[in-house]
Amino acid sequence: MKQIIKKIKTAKTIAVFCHSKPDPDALGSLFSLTIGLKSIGKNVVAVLEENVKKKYEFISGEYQTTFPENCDLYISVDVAAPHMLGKFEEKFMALENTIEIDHHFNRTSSAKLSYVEGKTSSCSEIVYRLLKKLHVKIDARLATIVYTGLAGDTGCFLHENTTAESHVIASELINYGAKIFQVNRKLFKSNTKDKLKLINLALTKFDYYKDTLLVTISYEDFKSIGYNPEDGVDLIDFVSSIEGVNLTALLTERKPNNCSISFRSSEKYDVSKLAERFGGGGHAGASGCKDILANVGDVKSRLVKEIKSFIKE
Ligand SMILES: [Mn+2]
Repeated sequence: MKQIIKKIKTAKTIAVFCHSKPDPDALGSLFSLTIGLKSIGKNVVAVLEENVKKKYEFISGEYQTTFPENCDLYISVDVAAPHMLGKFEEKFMALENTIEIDHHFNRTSSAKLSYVEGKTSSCSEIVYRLLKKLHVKIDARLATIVYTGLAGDTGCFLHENTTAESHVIASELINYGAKIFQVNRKLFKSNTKDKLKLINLALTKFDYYKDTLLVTISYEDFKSIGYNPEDGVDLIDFVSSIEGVNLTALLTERKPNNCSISFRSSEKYDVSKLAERFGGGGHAGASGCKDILANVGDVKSRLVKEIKSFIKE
């Protein structure tokens, strides 16, 4: 971390990037770092591929959607592989003055200097410690942004990546005035009418194989309820909460003949191995794969076969 602090201290103009289709941790890391560095006199710009989604606007600071040229330093946060930089990949990769700050365990570097903590629950947590080392004053707004990232990646402190340290930091953030009630309500307690329609549909698409559950939603299914799968399909936590089920797979056809699968498991199975069979990856308890270019029926038959052989192993 010392090297990174040195680079930040000597840079006057800094650009910060996060991964495309940003989640709360990506946005939390991005905006806490940019707002924090601005407060100590740096000329900083946050860079995003697209505008921040409405539901995350509450933690958004200023940002731009074009690549800023001629900065002294370029930093990526929560980016585990070059392709995750999206449309900025090529330009970012071509630069020499790049740093990455990340917490993913399995990753491919995309910067010249890396600071990675594979065991830390969220990237926002790392950024928070970095800001403290840079003597940034943490106010209520900054604390709320960091907390959002922390709560997001730990699933409100429910996932296995939650550590004593994440609780200690959460406690500090609360003391700084983080609005945890509002954040948790926004992240975990708010459902749209569309989501309800989707849950209703998913409930009719269950198949069980021993202690595993498969939920399949085809493109036609999405269309039948007027749901645009491009808006995101965050159903996996809902369908993977069933007692007696040790492995859950959610198969969705987001575009015609383009499928994604999300896996969740209890300690019994390492679903990263299963995801690898479909060209994906992830963690033992949570993994996934996307862009499986085949008809949903074909993918489902293959998936059923793979699940059956996987649970026998
Ligand atoms: Mn993250």
